[in-house]
Parts: sequence; structure tokens; C-alpha cells
Amino acid sequence: MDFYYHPASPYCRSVMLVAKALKLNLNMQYIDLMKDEQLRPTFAALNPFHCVPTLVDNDLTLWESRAILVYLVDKYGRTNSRLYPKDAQARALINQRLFFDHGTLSTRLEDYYYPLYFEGATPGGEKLEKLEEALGFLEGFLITNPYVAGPNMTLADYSLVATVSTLEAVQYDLSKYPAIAAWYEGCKATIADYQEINESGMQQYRAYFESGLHPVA
Ligand SMILES: N[C@@H](CCC(=O)N[C@@H](CS)C(=O)NCC(=O)O)C(=O)O
Repeated sequence: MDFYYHPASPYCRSVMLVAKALKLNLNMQYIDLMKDEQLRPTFAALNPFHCVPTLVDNDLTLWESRAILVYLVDKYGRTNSRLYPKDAQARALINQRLFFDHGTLSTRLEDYYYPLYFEGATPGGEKLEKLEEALGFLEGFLITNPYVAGPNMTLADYSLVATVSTLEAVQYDLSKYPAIAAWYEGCKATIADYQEINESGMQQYRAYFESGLHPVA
């Protein structure tokens, strides 16, 4: 399987963490987003959305990280893998959290922090309130459950841990959300190859955000 990625991208990192958990070998294809390599005609022909992560498995080309996570477990996971069990109710909750990550948390995080770092936007305001509302929802999930979708670590944790690590990249103080902070530390300690994949990628993402603090005129 060819996997087009950039190590700083949280969406690529969640897939890399799950591939590691499933003991899959990905044929890593580095796309240098700093050089706009995703816009090259060969890559754009593969993925007209020109984004990473992109997975190519025989005649299937797939982008959108959460779709890739689900595909990897469905195709290569053990039958009834705990990461994404077959039970409709358990799966529904995992899907809900994955869509929450995609449509709410990661979107609100980017909506607030990109303008702050790259456009000199004023800190605070409504976008921060929306982000903190989303963090409040996540805190609520984790007050009632050890993992974001219940008693076991699932795909939703892998997706959300990559998003939450971006808060560390931008030095957001997570102590206001003790359940998220405790879960995040637990994920760091238990997910295979967390340091190599998510920690080092998060540090690269941090450097990228910090480069935006002093934009070249
Ligand atoms: N919702 C997508 C987001 C993917 C995304 O935004 N990727 C960024 C890197 S973090 C990218 O490839 N940007 C380059 C571009 O869109 O041209 C996912 O979860 O896979």
C-alpha cells in the first residue's frame, strides 16, 4: 500500500499510528507540503483534493483520514477488532466521535489557530469560545468513559489524540480539562510508537506554527 503523507500532519499521524497497531507495512511516500508537492500534476491526478493523507491500495485510492482508518481495520484488522467492533451500537458511537473530530474539534481548532499564527488575528473572541465549547464536549465524553467512545481504545482515540496533540503544538493549556489531560497522557504512554510518530510530528507542526509568527513581508 502506498501512503502519501507529511509527518507534521496530524491526519497522517493518526493513520500511521493505526497502521502500526495493525502491524501493517505502508510504502511511505513523502509529500513535501512546504514545496507544494501535493499540487504536482501526478499527485493531483491521484487525488484531485490534493491533500495528505492519501492511501493507494491496489485499485482503491482513498483520502480523508477517518475513512482511511475505518478501511484499514475493516480490511486488515482482526475480526471484530476492538479498534472498530462490528456491533452496530459500539460502531455508531465510534463514528460519532470520528465525525465530531472531523467536523467540530479539528475544524474549530484550525479556524482559531491558523489566523492567529499566520494572519496576526487577535487572540480570544468567538472562535476561541467555539473551540473551548468543543473541548468541553470532549471532556464530557472522557468524564463518563476512560476512552472517547467507551471502555476500550478505538479508532476514535487514535484520531482525536492526533488532533489534541495540535493543542500541545500551539501550547494550549490543557489543565482546564483534567479528563482530556489524563486521557492524553495515557494515550502517550500506551499507543505503540507514539513518540516516533505523533510526538516527533507534533514537534514539526509546532515549528511550522511558530514560523508563522514572523511572516516574511
Ligand atoms: N479532513 C482531511 C484533512 C486533510 C488535510 O487538511 N491535509 C493537509 C495537511 S494537514 C493538506 O494536505 N494540505 C495541503 C492541501 O490541501 O493542498 C483528513 O482528515 O484527511
